[in-house]
Amino acid sequence: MKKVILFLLILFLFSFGCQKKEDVIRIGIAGPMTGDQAKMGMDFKNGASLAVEEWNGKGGVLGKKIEMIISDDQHDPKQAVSLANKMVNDGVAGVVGHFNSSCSIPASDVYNRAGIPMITPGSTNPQLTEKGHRGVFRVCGRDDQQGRVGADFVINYLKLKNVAVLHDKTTYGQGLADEFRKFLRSEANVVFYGSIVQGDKDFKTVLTAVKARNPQLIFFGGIYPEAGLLVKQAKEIGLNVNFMSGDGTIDPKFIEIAGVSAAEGTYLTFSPDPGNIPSAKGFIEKYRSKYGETGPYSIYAYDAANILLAAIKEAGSADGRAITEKLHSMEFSAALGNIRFDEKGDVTVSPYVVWVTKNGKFVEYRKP
Ligand code: ABU
Repeated sequence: MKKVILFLLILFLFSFGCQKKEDVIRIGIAGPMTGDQAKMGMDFKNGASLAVEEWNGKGGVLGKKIEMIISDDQHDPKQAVSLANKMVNDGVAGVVGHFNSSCSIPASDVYNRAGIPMITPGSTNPQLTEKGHRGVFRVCGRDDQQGRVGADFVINYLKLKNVAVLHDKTTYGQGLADEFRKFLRSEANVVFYGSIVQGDKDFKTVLTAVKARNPQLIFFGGIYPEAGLLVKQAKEIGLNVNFMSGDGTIDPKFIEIAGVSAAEGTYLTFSPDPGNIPSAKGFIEKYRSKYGETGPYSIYAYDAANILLAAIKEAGSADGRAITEKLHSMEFSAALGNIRFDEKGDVTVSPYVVWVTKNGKFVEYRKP
């Protein structure tokens, strides 16, 4: 008798578990939620959470509540792949993530095999959408676009001739540095090309070698923790030259690490200020009242989540392949403006501009 009761209890719990699984639509939110790049991961989490709360406030999607599976990849590619497999097993309908191209690219193979779409808010390495995975999308631009904008600015506006190029050996950092170098063409000389190791804290040896080559500007492909230290330590060794980096550096943490004075005048490539986009106003107000100041990629995560949920709604199903086709065919009215994806999964419009740090803030660069 006891065995029968136990069997019935297990059966009940099992069927309750299955039932519960079908009662919600799950989406994955992936990025570095802890560690030195956690600021970007938390911006993703907060931006996507705001979108999900809005949808759930209106009843969810397909008549079901939306549940987020927050996955902390710690910007480690192995961890990203392991979490991608876990999210697939947990039955996510799609993923908003990852942040680092070095995580998004291997994780995209997992999602592709499972037929689940991913939309990255911030992975900019071109390879991600060059692999031919039908379900891979990004709402941000690409490093071949921002590398060109950075190089054009150095050549045509700053009119510099001697440049040092550093990167952090990551897919993103080295990729962006190489795009920048490629677009300098023969208009400027790369007097130093080298790398640092992500996570290191003392860059004075490499900066001393850079200084010996007498560059007029250092371009760095990498993320804000190392960029902040590079700028700070360059000043400490008397290397007072222009510094330029990309979208991985444009976070207030960069200025905090470098210090306001050392960070002053740093050039960065990123998309235009959402503060000037009328459709972004509502998002910025809501985000500020709930989480404080927006980060560079908060709005991208918000839009990526909204786009994924709109595609699920339009597909009328949580089937990944049906959602993917909707992502390819729809135009989305997003906080950043109207968004469409091309055949590769890149946004059809992606304008990069140059920003500069001024009095401890980032401002879009305006030619005087
Ligand atoms: N795009 C900024 C850094 C994230 C990445 O692409 O690796």
